[in-house]
Amino acid sequence: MTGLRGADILARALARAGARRIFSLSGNHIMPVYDAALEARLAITHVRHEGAAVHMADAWGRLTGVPGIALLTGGPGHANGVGALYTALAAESPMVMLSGHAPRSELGRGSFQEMAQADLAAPVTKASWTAQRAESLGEDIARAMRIARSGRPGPVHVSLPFDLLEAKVAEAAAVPDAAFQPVPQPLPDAAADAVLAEIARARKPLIVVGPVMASARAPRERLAAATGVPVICMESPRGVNDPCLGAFADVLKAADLIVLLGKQPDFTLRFGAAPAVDAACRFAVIDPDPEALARARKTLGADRIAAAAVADPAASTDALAARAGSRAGEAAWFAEVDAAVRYRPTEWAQVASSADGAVHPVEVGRAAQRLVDRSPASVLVVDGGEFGQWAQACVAAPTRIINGVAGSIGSGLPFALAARIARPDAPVVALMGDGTFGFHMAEFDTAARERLPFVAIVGNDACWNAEHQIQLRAYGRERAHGCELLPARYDQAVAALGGHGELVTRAADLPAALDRAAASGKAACVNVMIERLPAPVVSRVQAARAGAVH
Ligand SMILES: Cc1ncc(C[n+]2csc(CCOP(=O)(O)OP(=O)(O)O)c2C)c(N)n1
Repeated sequence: MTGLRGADILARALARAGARRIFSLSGNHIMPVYDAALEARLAITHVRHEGAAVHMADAWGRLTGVPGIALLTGGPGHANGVGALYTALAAESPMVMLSGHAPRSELGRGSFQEMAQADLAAPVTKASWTAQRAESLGEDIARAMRIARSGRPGPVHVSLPFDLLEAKVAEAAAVPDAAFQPVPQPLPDAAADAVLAEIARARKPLIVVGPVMASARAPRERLAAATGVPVICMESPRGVNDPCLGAFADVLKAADLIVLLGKQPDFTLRFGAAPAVDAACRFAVIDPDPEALARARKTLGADRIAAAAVADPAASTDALAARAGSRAGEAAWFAEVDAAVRYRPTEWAQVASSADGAVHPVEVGRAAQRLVDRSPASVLVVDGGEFGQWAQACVAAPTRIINGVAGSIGSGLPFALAARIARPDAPVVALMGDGTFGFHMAEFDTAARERLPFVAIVGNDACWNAEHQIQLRAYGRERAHGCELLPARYDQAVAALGGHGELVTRAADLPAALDRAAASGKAACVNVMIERLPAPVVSRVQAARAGAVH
């Protein structure tokens, strides 16, 4: 290597920002960065589809707190990655997508893979731009890392014109350490006290947090203990009916104060309107984004907002917990909410699939839970349609990554690989539907190359069942078409790609198959033929009415 190139400045800045690993799919435009990664000691995980690289960077950001880096080539590579940014944006996940880009001197003249890349990524990122100078590529990286982690975290995109990466540069522009760091927005004491005063006045208060707080389990528990107020984390597009929140919808109706801590009163909260939320219920809104706060005011109506502040959810969680001292909340209300969230239909405990029939999703969940419980470090990944809902209702883990509020399926396998790299000693268990599994099945090749063992459990109902169920409900059985799949041997496909495969057609065989998969030391697929059931409805009110769950 002779002299300093733009690509070297970029790679050094990435290393300085704490990015040890890059998730990438190669291409002409970005090969200078691959070359520069050698000196900068950046490891590259080369994937089989750009969308997978973005999902992996997303999972990395969620698990490590350091923005994950996806490096894609220009034009079609960039376009393939953009769709996956949607999931990261909705999950409030800090990550940076770097895309190669046609050289500036050829723009507007039909350059190879020329495209308005920054424009394409803009709606699914917090910020999106094209780098302009080779000397300041370090500043671009610092800015991208800072924005990805500041306020409401999320994805950032930077396009990297090829001529900038190749340009010889005398010296890189100096970038101070602080430029890489998030800009803190603490909750002022007076604002914390105003929210705590509202809590003290309320009889049935709730604190609701969004996806960014999903991994902050201990701070959430501290906040609940200090304030005596139940803290609920919402990160599902099923919103108040998220089956992993049990019968939460039943108690939400009774709340008289909801503290929204970085959580927007969007479709997941039914816009804070009746009947999901009592019309007289008041809100305290803390949000890192002034625009989101203004939107909340409009959605809820200014007269329902008892307190409001611009501040980071994590900092606010700590500030509220510290200033609450140890307030005794309404113990009965706390217990009522806790019981509702823990509630699962009693029939589930008795579910036992017939000896030769397809396996009930509850039994898959039970077996998966045993696998997860073998280590407190286990990472649980859940993705998919109806099976994903069953899995979320039946399986829990201290560390969980789900496809999230985006409601976009397909990220599960990339999430599992990234989790395995981020937490090399943690068992990773991923549950997903058969349709979902197919999106990034080729990443089993990446797992084999990188030696990344994990267990994927496929709930195989030979159907895109979530959509099939919509057809059954809306149009009738005779008009349900186009959503069938084959009962494919995903286990054999995985074995062919260098992984371990197990086919399970009877519930009794599931525990041993999972044992063999976990012990294989390979990326494993346990392909379970399941009953084709609608997603669970976990409501005590509905259960009482119907007398049965399904
Ligand atoms: C990227 C994307 N494409 C399509 C959908 C619509 N969708 C939601 S669930 C689902 C079916 C998923 O099928 P599968 O993974 O087999 O799970 P099942 O519902 O059968 O349990 C589809 C197509 C989506 N949410 N995201």
